[in-house]
Amino acid sequence: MADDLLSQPADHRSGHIVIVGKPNAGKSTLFNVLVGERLAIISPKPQTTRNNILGILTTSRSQMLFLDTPGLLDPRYRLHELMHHQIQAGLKSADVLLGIVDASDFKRTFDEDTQKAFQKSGIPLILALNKTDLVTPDEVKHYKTVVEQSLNPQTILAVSAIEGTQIPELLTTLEQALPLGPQFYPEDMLADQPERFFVAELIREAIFTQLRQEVPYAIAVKVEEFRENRPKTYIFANIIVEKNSQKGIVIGKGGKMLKNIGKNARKNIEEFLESPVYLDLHVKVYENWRKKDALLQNLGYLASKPY
Ligand SMILES: Nc1nc2c(ncn2[C@@H]2O[C@H](COP(=O)(O)OP(=O)(O)OP(=O)(O)O)[C@@H](O)[C@H]2O)c(=O)[nH]1
Ligand SMILES: [Mg+2]
Repeated sequence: MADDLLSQPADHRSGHIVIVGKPNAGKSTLFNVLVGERLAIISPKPQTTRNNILGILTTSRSQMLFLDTPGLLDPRYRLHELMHHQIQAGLKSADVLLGIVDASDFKRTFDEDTQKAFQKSGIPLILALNKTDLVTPDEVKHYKTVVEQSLNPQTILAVSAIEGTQIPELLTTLEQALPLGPQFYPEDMLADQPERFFVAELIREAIFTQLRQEVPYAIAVKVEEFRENRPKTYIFANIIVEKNSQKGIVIGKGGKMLKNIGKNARKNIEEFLESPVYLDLHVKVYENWRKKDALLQNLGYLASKPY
């Protein structure tokens, strides 16, 4: 570590960049692209992300600590309140706020509440107008003007997380906005959550992708056992639902749905762990877990640290 510090140039920068925006604006997709690793799960459904996720990007010039957060929403459940607390906690240590607006859904993702959240506590604001691949250049120009006139951010960039448009420019802008200082974390560290967390998230992603309507929102995943056996890592995970009827949906006819969820999740987990995996999935009912603090804590949604 001492050697690392000595080798860092005097103009080395480091700090926290907190990504904030409405559900489905593309925060997690952009976070993964900026960090250069698939750490956050993504789905076409809003409210996919429930926890803050730290991703560390270390170069010879800087250490950028990106924080993906849940989408801004009006809390309807205790779970939503906790998601909201995560955003607030993340903002407390932010050096830069990276606001994300969806150009293909501008009105919803740049409403009054979002603007207020972006202006919060005077944190320097850099704004990414995302999904520009879905709109015309004229629309991009118009939305940029609207943002400039209403918020006057430090910088506004029109990007596409999916196509990689303006990502190098965004990285340079963010790096320059960070304070001078040494690294916070060792240079080979990418994240601070344990592997179990990412495994549970990848199972949740498979559920978000495969189950329709409201069921994914009533689901949590808990990894109960994680053993790095040879030749396969053994993982036992419970899929938690709120009611018996949901249990039936997750299992599906003759167990077909659960089998499919397992197949898709296993593929992504194997890629993430770079190891073959035996995934043992079970379904369990925790009645109304989204409203009960004890269960929310048990599932990792309460008292999880922002960084
Ligand atoms: N066309 C296009 N789609 C995008 C882009 N960025 C994200 N998406 C899609 O938008 C959807 C939502 O992306 P997420 O990254 O999960 O959005 P999020 O803001 O993290 O959503 P929450 O976690 O629910 O708040 C997914 O289907 C992505 O593939 C983009 O630049 N262009
Ligand atoms: Mg997300």
